[in-house]
Amino acid sequence: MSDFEIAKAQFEDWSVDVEQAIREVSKIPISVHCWQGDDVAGFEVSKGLSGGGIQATGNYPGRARTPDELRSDLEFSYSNIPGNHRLNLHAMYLDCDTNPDRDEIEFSHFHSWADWAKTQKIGIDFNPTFFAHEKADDNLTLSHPDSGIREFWIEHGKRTREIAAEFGRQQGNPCYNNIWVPDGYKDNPISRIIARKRLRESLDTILEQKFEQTELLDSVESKLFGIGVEACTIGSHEFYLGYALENDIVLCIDTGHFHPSENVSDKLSSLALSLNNLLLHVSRPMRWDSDHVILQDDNILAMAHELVVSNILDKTAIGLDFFDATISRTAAWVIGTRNMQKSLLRAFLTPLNVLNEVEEALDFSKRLMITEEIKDLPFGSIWNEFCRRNNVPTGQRLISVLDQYQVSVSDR
Ligand code: RNT
Ligand code: ZN
Repeated sequence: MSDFEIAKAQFEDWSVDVEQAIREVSKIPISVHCWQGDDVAGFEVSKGLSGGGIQATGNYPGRARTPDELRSDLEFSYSNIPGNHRLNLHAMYLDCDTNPDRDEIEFSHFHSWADWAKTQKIGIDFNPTFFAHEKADDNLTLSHPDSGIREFWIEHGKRTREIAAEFGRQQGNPCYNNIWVPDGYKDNPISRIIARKRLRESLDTILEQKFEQTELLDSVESKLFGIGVEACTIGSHEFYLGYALENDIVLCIDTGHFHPSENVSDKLSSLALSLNNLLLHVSRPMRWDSDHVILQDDNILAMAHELVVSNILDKTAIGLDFFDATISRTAAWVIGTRNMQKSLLRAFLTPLNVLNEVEEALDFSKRLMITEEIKDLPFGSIWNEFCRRNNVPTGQRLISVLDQYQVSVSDR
């Protein structure tokens, strides 16, 4: 018997259907964020402006400097991740020679991405870029007191929806267009509601045009605080939860955007009861929204468990959001995405029927015995088989493949 067959038999002893678990995890696309590939720099001519309270630290060799380099790095990374996935593209990653400003972008500037996505058989998700721009230097965009600045960003937002809808039409499935703005104040504002009213009005204007939900799904992402906006974030969780409910749009939950002691996975079942759609930015905050590569840690395992147990995967799109510039960027993508998948596979391999039964019977001792015993089941052999069936390496072979690629890009 192979390792896999032995492992499978052990899971079956707990009434877990291993083949079903593998099938389930194969069906889940992860939206891989383009910005891990170049430290959130983008391809505009006046790039290099940071801002918005987000920060990539490190200077590891091999950063993608052009769309072509980013695409080859992505191709390499996808080839080491089992299954079919998506690309989450930011507007600052346009591919053209004309250097349009943010309020001038159109689909033609992203044509190469759409063509490439077709050859790779992947779907694209999109994001307006409301940071790293001189008109965002005050850390105020859609809520700026100056109507001219607001209009500039409103136009950007509208254009990204059109671009996203075109991606959606071409790929035959909805493109999520996720709005995150850095807006906030470093020190205590007198009025929070004035800025929040302005943000709301700007969003209303951006969202005026109607698109088919089969092409475009609008989402909004809240935040707790950012560097430089410690006192007040205009787009807080309460702001966007209310806004998403009121407008029947998607809420994006970034796991780094809550207080460090909050249990983000606990929010999902509650949100799913009232919202039709959720988008996740799975990240790993360390002391703050530091965007470390996600590990198979308790938070991610709990997140995957919630998605599976609450049966909300069909209304939840999973995207990643981390950027570490101190390690190989392609390794970061591969490790992080595989960790998301591993956590989902672990969740599908949980004997839920048995656990639900003992929980409903209030037999908490047995529940604890089972959850602890099943931690010792040979998960690795199931994961390896999943990778083998998808033709992607594991273990030391994976490490050498990642190393070799990093060497090939390190003189960039
Ligand atoms: C910032 C948000 C946002 C960005 C990306 C680049 O705190 O998480 O999602 O990370 O849009
Ligand atoms: Zn995010």
